[in-house]
Amino acid sequence: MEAVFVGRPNVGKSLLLINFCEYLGIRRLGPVDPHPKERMPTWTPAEARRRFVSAFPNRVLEPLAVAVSLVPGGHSGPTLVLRDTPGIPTGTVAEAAVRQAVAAGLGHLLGASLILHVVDATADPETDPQAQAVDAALWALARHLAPSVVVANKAETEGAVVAIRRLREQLGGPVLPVSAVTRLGFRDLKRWLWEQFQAARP
Ligand SMILES: Nc1nc2c(ncn2[C@@H]2O[C@H](COP(=O)(O)OP(=O)(O)OP(=O)(O)O)[C@@H](O)[C@H]2O)c(=O)[nH]1
Ligand SMILES: [Mg+2]
Repeated sequence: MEAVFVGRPNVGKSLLLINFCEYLGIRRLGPVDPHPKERMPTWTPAEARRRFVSAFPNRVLEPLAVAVSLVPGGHSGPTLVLRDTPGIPTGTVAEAAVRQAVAAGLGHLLGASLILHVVDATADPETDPQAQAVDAALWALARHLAPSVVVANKAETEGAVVAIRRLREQLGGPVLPVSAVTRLGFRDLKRWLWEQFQAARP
């Protein structure tokens, strides 16, 4: 099963995925194929943060995917793949490589068992109606594809409480406030994944 992290650029998908894996006790983040044809690189959480997190949008076009066990205290048992995707931009992107990477990310969204729609709780939707439109469309799609939750990241920042209340009203779906930086809400995120994982497992 795959839980796919989707959202607009710079909302914190990659930092959230890496820090959540670290919270789960994972020491090396790397390929999800247990028997890769060639030797694939793996990274410590600190190395992954340097490689995959950036204040500049769509810097990384081959995002991370990590197999995790949600079983309490265990690295055994059935695993769930947490998969990052490139941010979905507003407007046309000139670089073909970015367009292809975004398209590949949307492919993973279509095949997802669970969807984490990450949004930036600090962004004021009034100032960027295009971004708001992309988020609304993405949420409308996600909720019809697979069990989905809106993850309001950067929730440790000032003003996030008001933004999260507005999101709940607008989207009419579950909203989990989290902070990839302070790890606020990670327990709730783990619980949500565990419950959905249990419910959806064949
Ligand atoms: N204050 C705050 N900043 C955060 C948080 N999460 C991520 N950031 C910052 O937001 C910026 C973007 O983080 P990324 O994880 O690279 O964002 P992304 O959504 O993966 O971006 P793309 O890969 O471009 O789609 C970085 O400067 C992070 O340090 C958070 O919870 N709080
Ligand atoms: Mg990223």
